[in-house]
Amino acid sequence: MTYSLYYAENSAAMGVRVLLEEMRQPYDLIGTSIDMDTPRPPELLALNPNGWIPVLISDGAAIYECGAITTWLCDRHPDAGLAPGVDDPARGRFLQWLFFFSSSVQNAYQMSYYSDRFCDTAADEASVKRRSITRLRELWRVVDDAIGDNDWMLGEDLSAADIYLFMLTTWLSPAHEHPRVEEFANVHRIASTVSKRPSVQLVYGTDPA
Ligand SMILES: N[C@@H](CCC(=O)N[C@@H](CS)C(=O)NCC(=O)O)C(=O)O
Repeated sequence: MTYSLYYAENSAAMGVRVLLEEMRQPYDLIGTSIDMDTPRPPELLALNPNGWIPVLISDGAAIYECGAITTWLCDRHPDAGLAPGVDDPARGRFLQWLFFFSSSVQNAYQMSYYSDRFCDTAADEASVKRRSITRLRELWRVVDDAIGDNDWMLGEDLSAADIYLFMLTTWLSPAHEHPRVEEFANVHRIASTVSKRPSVQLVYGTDPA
């Protein structure tokens, strides 16, 4: 079976592509854009009315939301060892981080990159942007403290949560006055280690961490 993934560079679809590489699953990429000035193709909007990617086509059915796609793929390909199984005590924390990343951290990035969607008037955009920077700093601090001295998000074992973390760090941008990843030593440590994996090198091309 071949997966299809709606895809653009610098988008959240890159993390899903890394997972597919790690799982050694065949996939096709369907190119699209996350540029605010480029209309989303109607076929994408029919699958995800939000116009966001990633959207994964699996067995002919479309799934959107990074957390859902990650869980779906990890459950279907347990041999890749990227998630604790349903009876594993670490499963709860795995899901916790996926949901936290998707609902809180990604939302703060949305506030930063798409500030106009979070206010009524252009005059308020700068305030939203400033708040997003504070929010990103607060959220990454929570993640950094939770990692502590652990090797990985879940402790001793790499999981898809670490790949998700890596992807999120690549969006920290000096141009947007975001905090630098180095401000969060534990996050930086995990992101740097993940960045050296062959799957990440292939998808990201270089060593961005
Ligand atoms: N909650 C969604 C967010 C996805 C998301 O923000 N995707 C961005 C790319 S990183 C996107 O498609 N942006 C285009 C847009 O918002 O118009 C998820 O977890 O998949």
